[in-house]
Parts: sequence; C-alpha cells; structure tokens
Amino acid sequence: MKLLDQSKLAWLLLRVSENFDVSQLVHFFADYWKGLVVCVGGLEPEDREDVFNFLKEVKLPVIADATSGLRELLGPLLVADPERLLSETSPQLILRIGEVPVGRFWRDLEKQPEITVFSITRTGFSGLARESSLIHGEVGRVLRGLGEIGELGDALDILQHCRRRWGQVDQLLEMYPDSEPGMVRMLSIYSTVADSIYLGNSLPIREWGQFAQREYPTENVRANRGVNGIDGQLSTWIGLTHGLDDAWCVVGDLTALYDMSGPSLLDGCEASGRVIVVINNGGGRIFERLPRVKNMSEPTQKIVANAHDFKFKDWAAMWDMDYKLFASADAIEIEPAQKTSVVELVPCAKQTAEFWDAYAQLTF
Ligand SMILES: Cc1ncc(C[n+]2csc(CCOP(=O)(O)OP(=O)(O)O)c2C)c(N)n1
Repeated sequence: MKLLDQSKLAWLLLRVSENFDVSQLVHFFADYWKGLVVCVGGLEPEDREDVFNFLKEVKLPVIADATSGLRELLGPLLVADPERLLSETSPQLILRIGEVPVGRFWRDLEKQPEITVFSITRTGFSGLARESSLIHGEVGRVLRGLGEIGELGDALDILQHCRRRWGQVDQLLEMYPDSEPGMVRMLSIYSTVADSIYLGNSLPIREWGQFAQREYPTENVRANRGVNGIDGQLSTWIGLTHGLDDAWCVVGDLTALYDMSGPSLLDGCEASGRVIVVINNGGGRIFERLPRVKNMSEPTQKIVANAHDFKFKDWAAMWDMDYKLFASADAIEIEPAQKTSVVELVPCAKQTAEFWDAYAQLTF
C-alpha cells in the first residue's frame, strides 16, 4: 500500500472533520434577543469576504481583532473597549469566528459559564477550558452553508454605547498625544503605507486593537502573543516576510531585546520599505496593568517590569539598519527606505499614566 504523505493526510483529515451541521448554530441565533456579540479573531484571507458579508447582514455588534483584516471595514458595528462593555452590558451569547481572540474579554469568559459561546473555527480548538459549542470547518463555507439569516440586530443597544465610547477615546488620544496609546494611533496612520504589519508582545497588540485608526483598511496584520513567548519575535517576522517589500513590525522594547540577534537573518533580504518599530516604554509595562502588580511597591514594580534605560541606536547600527527615535507623536516621520529602518518610539510616561487614569474614569 502506498503511504499518504503528510500534507495529503492533513487535507483528508480536514475534509472528514468538515461534515459540519449548521442547525445547532441556527438554534443559537434564535436566542439573539438575549444579547449576541460576535468576536472575530484572525481570519484566513479567503474567509474574509464571507465573514464580512455575514456581519453586514446580521448587523450584530462585532469585536474584531486587527488580524481579522476586517477591523477598519466594520464602521459602526465595531465594538469599543470590549472588556468593560461586555461586563457592563452582559450579553448572554458570544459567537466567535476564526482564531481565538487576543483580548482579555475572551479569557474572562472562562469565569462566566452562564454566557453561551459558539465558535466557528478552522482549527477545531474551542480556546476555552469550559463548555462551549463549536463548528470545525472552513469558516467561509460554514457561513455560506447557513443561507440567509437576515438582520438580527443589537438587542442590548451596545453599539449606541460604543459610538459614545469611540468619541471619548478619540478625545483622550487628542488630549494625550504623546502617551503610548496616542503614539500607537499616530503610528497606525503612518503604517497605512505598509503592505503587512506584524504585532509582537505585549501592549502593542492590545493597544493596536483599541486605539489604531479605524478608517483605512490594513488587511494584512499578524500578531504573536501569549503562550508564544516574547523571544524570537523579530526572527519570526523576518522569516514570515523575508524578501517582501513594505513589511512593518511593531514590538515592545523587551521583546526586541529578547531577540537582538534576529536581524542577522536580514542578510540577503533585498526587499525595501521594511520597518521595525520598537515602542520603548522602558520595560515590560504590560505588568503594570495587572491589579496584583499595581499594589506592589515601586522598586518591586520596576523589577517585575525589567525596567531599563537602553536605547536602540547602537543595535540598529550593529545590523546596518537605519535608525530614528521619536519622543512625541507630532515629531513622528517615518520614511521607509531601501535598508530596513528601526523606528524607536519613546512615549511620555506621564501622559501615558494620565491617559490610562482618564480612560479608567470613562463610563458608558
Ligand atoms: C520567553 C518569555 N519570557 C517572558 C515572558 C513573560 N512576558 C510576557 S509579556 C512580557 C513583557 C514584554 O515587554 P515589552 O516587549 O517591552 O512590551 P510591553 O509590555 O511594554 O508592551 C514578558 C516578560 C514571555 N511571554 N516569554
């Protein structure tokens, strides 16, 4: 007997497991009046059009990761500040489409078994350790298999709250332009010239979803976080995009420090317009946002954050990369060149703290 090679076997297994039954999903939709929110994680490019058409048809509130490629296309359906919104409006149903969402709200669902979760996923992983339902298959095919659903709508008026919240967020970003979220907003405007964007740990991924511009589509976005670890991120980006023009990478400073030899892989890469943005907030600032760390003494917080004063100029020179540092949003000017450029963004710590304090005060 001729043995099947690995790729054929994987293809066959996918086909076998793809005999999905959408009737369970139709029943799930019947309860939409209890409050139904759609979460869209990373999507394969071939699924995007079907997902987009579905979302436009059902007109449900959508939490969309940047990696869905749809975030900027959803206009008034896009949910702002998902964590707080979900805890305050308590929708009873969540439909997840695509990869496991990166937002904190998804992990919070572990502790909310009363919320019914249904996933449509190519991987077959529920992404939750508690009970939930799942259809395993090509996402676009599953949605087409549903036929016409029609408008379901926003039973809890979540989108009305979101309109207000987006307005408040935009106002805060204007008030604190040199805060980290303010600089991420400015960066996202510059990066509309990129052909692809790679987001690495930690805050860059969160902050991109919450604060990046929402007008111009940036379809080709990848993110790498969580259990993946912060090491090897630059190498991953270079491997993923080697030889491709206009590839941008946005990482935190510790993430860059953990992969200082990564740019050696650029050797032989002749593509132009490649940019590595390092958001240098002087350590792993994601930890400061954890309630347990917030209550620690300042010296202990510094240790937890691996606080440092390093800058990346000499590192860029070591790998023959162009280099610029910007310490305010207004000053940012990114001109991709033939050589890979390192752009170091240094947010104002005071404005960042003020931004987050004001953000915490916002109410729906
Ligand atoms: C190999 C590895 N070591 C440690 C961690 C724990 N960790 C998660 S996020 C993070 C900090 C990342 O800092 P930085 O890249 O500066 O991003 P920021 O938090 O400031 O956005 C660390 C150390 C990890 N995920 N992987």
